[in-house]
Amino acid sequence: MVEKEIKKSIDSATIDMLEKASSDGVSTAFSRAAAMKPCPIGAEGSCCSNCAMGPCRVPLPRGREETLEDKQKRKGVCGVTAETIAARNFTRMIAAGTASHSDHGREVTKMFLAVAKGEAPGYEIKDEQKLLQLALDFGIKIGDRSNNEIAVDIGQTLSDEFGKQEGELLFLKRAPLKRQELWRKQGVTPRGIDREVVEAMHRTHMGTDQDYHSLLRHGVRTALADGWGGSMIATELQDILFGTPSPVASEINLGVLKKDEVNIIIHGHEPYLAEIIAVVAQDPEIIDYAKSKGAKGINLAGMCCTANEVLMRHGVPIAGNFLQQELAIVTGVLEAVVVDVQCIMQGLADIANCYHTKVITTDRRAHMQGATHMEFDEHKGAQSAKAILCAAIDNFPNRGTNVRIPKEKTDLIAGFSHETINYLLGGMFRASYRPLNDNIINGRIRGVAGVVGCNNPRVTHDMQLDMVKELIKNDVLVLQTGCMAMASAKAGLMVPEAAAKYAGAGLASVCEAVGIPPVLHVGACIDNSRLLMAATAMVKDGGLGDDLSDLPVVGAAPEWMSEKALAIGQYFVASGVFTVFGVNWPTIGSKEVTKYLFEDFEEMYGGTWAFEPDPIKAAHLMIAQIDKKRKALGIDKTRERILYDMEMRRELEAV
Ligand code: BF8
Repeated sequence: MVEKEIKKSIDSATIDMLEKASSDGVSTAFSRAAAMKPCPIGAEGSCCSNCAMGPCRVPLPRGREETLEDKQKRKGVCGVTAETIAARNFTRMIAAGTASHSDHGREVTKMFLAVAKGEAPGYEIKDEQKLLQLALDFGIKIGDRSNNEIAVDIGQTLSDEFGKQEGELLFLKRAPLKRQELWRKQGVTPRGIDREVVEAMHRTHMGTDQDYHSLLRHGVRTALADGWGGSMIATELQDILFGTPSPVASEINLGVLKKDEVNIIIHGHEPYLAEIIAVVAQDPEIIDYAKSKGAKGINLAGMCCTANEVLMRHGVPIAGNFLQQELAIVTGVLEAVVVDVQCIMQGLADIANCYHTKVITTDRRAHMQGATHMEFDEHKGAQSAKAILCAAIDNFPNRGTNVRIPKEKTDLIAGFSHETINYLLGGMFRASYRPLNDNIINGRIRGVAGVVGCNNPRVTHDMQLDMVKELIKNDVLVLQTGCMAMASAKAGLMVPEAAAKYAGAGLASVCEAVGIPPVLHVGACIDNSRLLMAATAMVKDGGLGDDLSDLPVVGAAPEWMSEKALAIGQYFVASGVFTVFGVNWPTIGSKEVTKYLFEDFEEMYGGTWAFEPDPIKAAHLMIAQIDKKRKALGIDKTRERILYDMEMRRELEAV
């Protein structure tokens, strides 16, 4: 059977650079994905490589239903069942995702303590209000103490969350009481962040936990330690250190690169270095140095989640999302790609060899063969930033003539933190989610969807756009993070004018009244914790039930690829949110495990997983779920009335 070739991307800048890569004879993630089909047994979660008696492969029979006999035969050398294998793999992926977000959280905490103790010159506490709020939440004395003294206590309290052995994570108290009780009843309340990750690795070791129910229960506990632990700590402390985001205008796509300037991309996830690079790049001395090398200036742009961080706080433009990282080098105008941690393709080093680009690794935990390592030292932040900028500038004269910058770049507004949404809706002096709740209750807004996650070359790049457009057309307000936020921004959905063009009449009327886009950029992937806070604020404001699972709120990761996405999805589900993933589903090799996640979890957590690779069909699963919640809340009738309102119909016809 000839497999249908998938369209590579819906983004014309990406297509343009793929054509250039092909004529330049360089390989990219797209061409490598086409050349190497995914292993079907691994993809369905039916391969166990957790000991040296294997790897054991226990695939589902192909082309026919599994029989009882098949099921009995589907065992590894130790007798492990296909169910245990699928659940173990799934839990390990969650543990890796949680570890990544949480190690980021730990690093921020270390940085925060260094700043508070005056050991990190160049950084300071920017959001005093948030600092004091956290002190109040934790019962830390404020009195006449300085911000730095208070910050030392907050930093220490949060640092202890990682190694805590007993008790409950502190931020869990932010969740609605009913949710906290449910977690206790299900035995999934996380104790310490590191403890849950270590226990996940232990349970999934050969011969430990061999019941998929308890393995997956621990997967839930581990994921909650991410969303309400490591990720939330990272978001909160970054906000205090670098400022809580507020709306900021910028541009996105490869067209932000400039022909006559030194182009530097900051890429990865942890923003400490990028924060200071954004400042030092404006130093007249550095700009003069760039001019001395023949450039007109320095052009800083971001990639992946480090991009989201510096976009939200400095308006630094974004060059692209995950699958565009190699393509930025293919333009031939990139002097340096400066990387920290996570989602950095090793292919960058190879591709940089074909052009003049320098790949500069900066984090002690993330080295790459073929790259230049210039380690960031937070105690000498400005010096680190200056040295890296100078290395990029020195590379400008090496630029060749094989250059092409795609013309595409799009305006966007970013910076919709949970606090900003609060202010925008309710005003500075009566900040509240009340207007959002009211508009959900009266049916103008049908519900809220968090559409998050990655790109994946196994599906069409940025195809999630169909999902997002379908949702807003049906009056669902969309909140986005990570690479999905970038896909919508590139397509022009993150400007206020998009409401009239793409949103249903109800959603458009609210967006126009408040002056917001119908699709809100909420931040980086760790900022999915902001979505938890926004949903909690909706519950606390009243009228939409008394638990997160009562809300007409749904989640999706239509192009996911990373283990972090799976951890996020699992903490959404365990927080009561229906969450649909695209691409593939990693437990499909076990019907029992998949049923447990897709059906039984609904009973247990009030939220469940789903898998649907078609973005439009997935959008309708989400809308159906929203309507189900509206019905349970008794607000389905208000929406029906809205639908038959004549004025609304006229508005719809005018669009
Ligand atoms: O953390 S969305 S590809 S960049 S994993 Fe990575 Fe996925 Fe992008 Fe940000 Ni999140």
